[in-house]
Amino acid sequence: MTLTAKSVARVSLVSTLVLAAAGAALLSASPASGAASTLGAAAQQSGRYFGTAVAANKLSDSTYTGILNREFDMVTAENEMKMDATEPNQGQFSYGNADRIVNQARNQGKRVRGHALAWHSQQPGWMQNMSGTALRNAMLNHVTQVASYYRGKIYAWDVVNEAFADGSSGGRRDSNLQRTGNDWIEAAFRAARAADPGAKLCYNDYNTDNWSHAKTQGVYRMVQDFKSRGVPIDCVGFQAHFNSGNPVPSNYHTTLQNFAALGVDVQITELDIEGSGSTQAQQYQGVTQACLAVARCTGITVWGIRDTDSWRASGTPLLFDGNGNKKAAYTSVLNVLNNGTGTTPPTTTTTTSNPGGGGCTATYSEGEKWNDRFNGLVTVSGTDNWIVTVTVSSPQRIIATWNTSASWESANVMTARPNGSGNTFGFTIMHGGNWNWPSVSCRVA
Ligand code: 9MR
Repeated sequence: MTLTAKSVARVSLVSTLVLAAAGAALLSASPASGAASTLGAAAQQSGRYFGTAVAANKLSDSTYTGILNREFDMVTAENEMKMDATEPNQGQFSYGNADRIVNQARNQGKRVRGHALAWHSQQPGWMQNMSGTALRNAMLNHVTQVASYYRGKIYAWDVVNEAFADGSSGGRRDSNLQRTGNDWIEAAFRAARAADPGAKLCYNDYNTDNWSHAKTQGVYRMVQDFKSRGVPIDCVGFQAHFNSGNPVPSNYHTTLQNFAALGVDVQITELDIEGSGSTQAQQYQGVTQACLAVARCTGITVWGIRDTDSWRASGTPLLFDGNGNKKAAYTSVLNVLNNGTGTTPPTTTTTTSNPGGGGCTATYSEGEKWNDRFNGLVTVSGTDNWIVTVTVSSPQRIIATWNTSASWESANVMTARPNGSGNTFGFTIMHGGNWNWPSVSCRVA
C-alpha cells in the first residue's frame, strides 16, 4: 500500500487517542556508551559474538589471518568438519584440517561453531551409497565420534544441516538420511548431546528467514515439537545467504523472535549478501538490527572474510574487499553493534535561524518496540514555539502521532508543531525491517 501524506495524516488522527496510552508507557533508552573498533569487540558489548567461516588452506595468508585475528571472536570451519572431510573412509577419522582451524581459533581466544555433523550433502562416497539401518547407524556413529573428539571445544554444533525441502511443502527434503526414518534428526541430536553435553545443539538451514515461507514454518513446527517432547535442541541457525532473488525479508525480526520464543537461541550462521555500496550496507544493517532486537539472538557469523574468499565471490557478498579493506557494509554492521540497541544513534539538530536569535534542540528517545513498529519520542528545549522536522528512512512510515499537530512534506518527512500538550510529542513508525532512528531537527517558529 502506498500512503499519501493525506492518508498518513488521517491515520494519525484516528490513532492519536489509542496511542496516547502506549505513549504514556514509553521506555527510555540511552545510547550505548563506548564504541568498539572491531566486530567481535562491538558484538561482545551486548553479550553476542561475531564470527566468520574459515578455510584451513588460507591460514597461511597473512592478510587473511590478520583480519581474522583482529575482527572475529567465533570461527566456523567452512568445509573441514563436514562428513566427507572428517570420515573419508568408514570408521577412519581425519581431523588434520579441522584441528588447524580449531587450534588457531582457540589459541587466539576465539570460540568455535562446529559445522556440520549430519547432512544430505558432502557425504563421503561410502556413505552416499548406504541406506536403511546401516546408514542410520553409520550416521549416528559419525555424530558420536566427531562430537566426542571435539568434546569441550565447541560452542555450538550444527547437528543437522538443511534437512527441509524448498518450495511450498514445508516438509522434509528427500535424502538417504531422510529415508532411514523421520526420526533421524532427533536421533542425531540425542547422539550429539550424549557425546558433548556442553555444546549447544543447533538445527541449521537456508531459506528459513522469511516468516511466511512454508520452509520456515516447517522448521518452526519441528523445533516446537522437539521442545515439547524434550528432544535436546538448543538453537536454530539461519544461514542467511541473501541476494536480489532472495532478499533480506522485512519480517526477519519476526522470524528470529518467534523461534526464540520457542525457548531456543537463534544465530545467524552463514551471512552473506550479494551486492555493493550503500544498498548492501543497508541490508547488512537490517540483518544486524534484527539480531540485536532479539535477546536470544546470540551472534552472527559471516560466510568468509574477503569477497574473494566467498563461495560466490562474483557477488562480492562479504564485509571486506579482495584487498582486505573494510567495505561500507562493514561500517554499517560495526555501527549497529556499537549502538547495541539494534538502531542507529539519533540525529539531533539545533537551529538558530530565527531573526530574534536563540534556538531550540530536539532530542529523540526510543519508545516501545513491536514486531512491525516502534514508538519514538521527541523532546524540545529552548523554546515553546517550535517546528520540528522528523525524517524517516525507507521503507519506514509514520502511522500515528500524539501531543503534536503534524503535517507532511512527503511520506517520509513530517513537520510537527505544538498543539498545547507541552514540548514532548510521540509517534509510531512502521519499520518494514529498518530499525533506524529517524533524524529530527528543530527550528524556532
Ligand atoms: O562455502 C562452502 C563451499 O566452499 C563448499 O564448496 C560448499 C560445499 O557444499 O559448501 C559451502 O558452504 C555451505 C555450507 O556448508 C552450508 N550452507 C550453504 C553454504 C554455501 O553453499
